[in-house]
Amino acid sequence: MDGDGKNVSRRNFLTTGSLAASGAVVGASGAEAAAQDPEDGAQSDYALRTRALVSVLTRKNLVDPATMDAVVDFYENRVGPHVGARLVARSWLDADYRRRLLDDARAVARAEGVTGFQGTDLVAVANTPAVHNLVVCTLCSCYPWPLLGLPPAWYKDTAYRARAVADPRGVLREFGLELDDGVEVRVWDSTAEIRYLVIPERPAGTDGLSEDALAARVTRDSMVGAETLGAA
Ligand SMILES: [Co+2]
Repeated sequence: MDGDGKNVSRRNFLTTGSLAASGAVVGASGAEAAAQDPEDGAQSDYALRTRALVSVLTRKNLVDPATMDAVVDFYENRVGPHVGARLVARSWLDADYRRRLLDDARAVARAEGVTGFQGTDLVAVANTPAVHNLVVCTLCSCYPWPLLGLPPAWYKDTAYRARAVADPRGVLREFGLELDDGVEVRVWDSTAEIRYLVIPERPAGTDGLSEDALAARVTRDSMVGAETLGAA
């Protein structure tokens, strides 16, 4: 999926944007320097407008660039699919844990030290041979950030948001996942109040693997329902 590439450029953009803000604080032309960065692809209106906004907010002391960098770093490095993958792997190994995860995922996540859901609920849905779950936010891009980190670009795309509901099998086919007609597809629409985590089926050939080794097999897209996990 080329969403990864888009996501990288978005991260670069965020990083560059906050670096530009740091430059503004010391009176250097950080924004100008960043705008010349050929990697940035940023000659877009949005990028330039965002830089201008960051510079103004920083000069007026309304935004602390160090704080902004810390927030970006948190979602780039500390939070990511590895957090959700740990829950999924454990659910494969421990039937009681799995039952609790399906019963109240938010409570389980909280017990694991996963924070940041604030007021939103978290619901885990499990894929089985008979049921495939797919998550979307038709309204905007609600996503379980504390478990999966930054959403991929395709998740925010208007085409995905519309078609995941109207033609989920067609969308999954374009992701490379051909489901048998007998498999029921359930589409979950995320909102400001509720986020979803898909528990993918444990791949074949993974008997005896440790929790860490299993977690390493769990992909971000599988936890959104956009792919299944192939045999080892
Ligand atoms: Co949304």
